[in-house]
Amino acid sequence: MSTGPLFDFDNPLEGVEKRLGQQATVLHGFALPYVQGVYAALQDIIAQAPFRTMITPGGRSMSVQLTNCGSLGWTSDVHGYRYSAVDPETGQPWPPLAATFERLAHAAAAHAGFGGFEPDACLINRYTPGSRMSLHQDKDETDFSAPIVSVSLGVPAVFLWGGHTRSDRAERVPLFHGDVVVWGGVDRLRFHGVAPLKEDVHPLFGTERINLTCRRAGPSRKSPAR
Ligand code: MD3
Ligand code: FE
Repeated sequence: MSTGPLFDFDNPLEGVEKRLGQQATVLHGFALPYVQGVYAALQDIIAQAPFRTMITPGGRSMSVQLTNCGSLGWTSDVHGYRYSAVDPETGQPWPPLAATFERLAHAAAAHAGFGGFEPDACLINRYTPGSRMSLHQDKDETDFSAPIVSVSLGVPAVFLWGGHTRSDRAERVPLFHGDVVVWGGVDRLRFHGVAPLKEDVHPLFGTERINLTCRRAGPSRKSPAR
């Protein structure tokens, strides 16, 4: 006999909040009440804008597949990294930012001390066993005053939390299904990455890990028009 919502799977650290830096926090399990809505929205998005493998400016294939929703979407090709209003595969706008993503990101940001967060972009990453993301900074956004909210779903991963230079030693932080990370302010430009995904099976996501990162990629509403 089930005692909870169908899509709330166990999260070993549910309710724990871990401070990573002065303005970076992991909210373990924060997304669990949103999972059913997020999952449904995700199916709609990937029907319109399927996951695809992108090429880095260095000419390598990323091991993580990605897609986007929102008025801007992150893309990579041999010419570089950029945000685009259209899906380069179709020339069509990205699917709209799902209302559940927006509500979850707004609530998590507020909980972590960033009131008034209004994302305009959500990058959606899909990891399969062995997929990894090497240390990098998120710096393709127009201004860095807004935080970024990350939502982890499916198979757990080890997140690499670095410093302000690539060579700073990175802390290993486990992220489970339903975990949310919020980072901004002085921690906005920290180096970070994800260790190679282990073989594992999640009841809803199978062998995959999905990560949503909700961002303000274009100008902030508060920034002066000029
Ligand atoms: C950055 N994604 O898409 S998000 C990315 O799990 C990206 O797919 C990773 O990095 C992923 O650009 C990680 C989680 C995260 C957490 C804390 C951070 C990124 C962070 C702290 C500072 C900077
Ligand atoms: Fe990143």
